[in-house]
Amino acid sequence: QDQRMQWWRDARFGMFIHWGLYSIPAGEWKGKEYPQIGEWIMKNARIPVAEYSELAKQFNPVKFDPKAFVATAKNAGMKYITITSKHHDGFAMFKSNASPFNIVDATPYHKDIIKQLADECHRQGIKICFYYSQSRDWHEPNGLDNDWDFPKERNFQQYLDTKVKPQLTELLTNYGEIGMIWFDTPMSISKDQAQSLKDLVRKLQPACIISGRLGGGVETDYQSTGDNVIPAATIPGDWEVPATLNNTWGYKKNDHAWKSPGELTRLLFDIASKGGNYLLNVGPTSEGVIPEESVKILARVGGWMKVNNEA
Ligand code: JFZ
Repeated sequence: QDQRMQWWRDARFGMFIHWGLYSIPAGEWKGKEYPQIGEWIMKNARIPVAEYSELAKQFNPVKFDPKAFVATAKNAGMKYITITSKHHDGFAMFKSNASPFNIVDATPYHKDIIKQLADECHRQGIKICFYYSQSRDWHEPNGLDNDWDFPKERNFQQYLDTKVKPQLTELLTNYGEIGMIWFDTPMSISKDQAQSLKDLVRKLQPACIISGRLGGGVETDYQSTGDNVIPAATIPGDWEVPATLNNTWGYKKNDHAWKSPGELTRLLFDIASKGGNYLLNVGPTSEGVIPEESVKILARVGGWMKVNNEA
C-alpha cells in the first residue's frame, strides 16, 4: 500500500474534472433554474431517461483540447487529474461496449474524451485517475436512485455485472496505467459487492489506488473527507479533500461564486500542512473548455506555489 500511495503522497494537489451531458443544461431546465449542483440536474428536475438521453445528440465538445486541460493543471501546480468517466447520469465519457450511452456511440462528437486526456497525461507525466459512479446510475433500470423512471424493485447485482464490471474492465485495460479509481456515493452496495469491485481493480492494475467512497465497509487506500470539508487538525492515515472552485462540480452558467486565489492557496497550505491532499474541481462547458475564470484563478494559485518553490 505504501508503494501504491507514494506518488499520491508526494502530489498533494490534484485537479478534479466533472464533465458530462449536464454541462449542456448548465443548471437550467425548461426555463427553470435549479439551485443545486449542476451534475444532479437530471434527478433534481426529475428528467425522464428518454428526454435526458436526447442531450447526447447535442453533445459536441469540438473545442476540447487535452493539452489545454493538462496545461491548466500543471500551471496550477497540480500533479494528478481525476475525471468523471461516468457520473450518476450513467453517461460514459469513453467508448464502451457495455453500454451504447457513451461519448463515441451516442454523440455527434464520436471521439473518446477519456482516451485523449489519458494519452496527453501519459505524454506529459501527470497521473490520470477516473471517477466512476458505481451505485447511482439514473440511466439504468437496475442502477440505484432513479425512482421517477424506475419506481419498482431492481436487480442491482445485474447492473453491477452487466455495466459496472465491464466498464471498469474497459477503463483499466484500454487507457494505460491509471493512478486511481474514485468511487462515489456507495448507497446500499453490500460488502461482497464492494469487495468484488475492489478485487477487480486489484486484479487488473495492482498499483491503482482505490479512493475512499467504495462502500460496504470495505477498506480502501485512503479516506475522502466530506466535500469542501477540511479537518480541524491532523488526522491519521491518508486523506483527500474534494472541493469546488464555486458552488457546483458540473458546469453551471450562472454560478460565479468563485473562491479567490488567496483563499484557495491558504486552504491548500492548510490541507498540505495537516498531511492531506486537495482535489480541486473544474467543470468544463459543453463546448469542451474550462471556464475562463477557473483557468485564471488556478494560474494565480500556481503563481503562489512557484514563488514558494523558487524561494
Ligand atoms: C458526490 C456526488 O454526488 C457529487 O455529484 C460530486 O460528484 C461529489 C464530488 O461527490 O457528492 C457527495 C458525496 C459525499 C459527500 C458529499 C457529497 N460527503 O461524504 O460529504
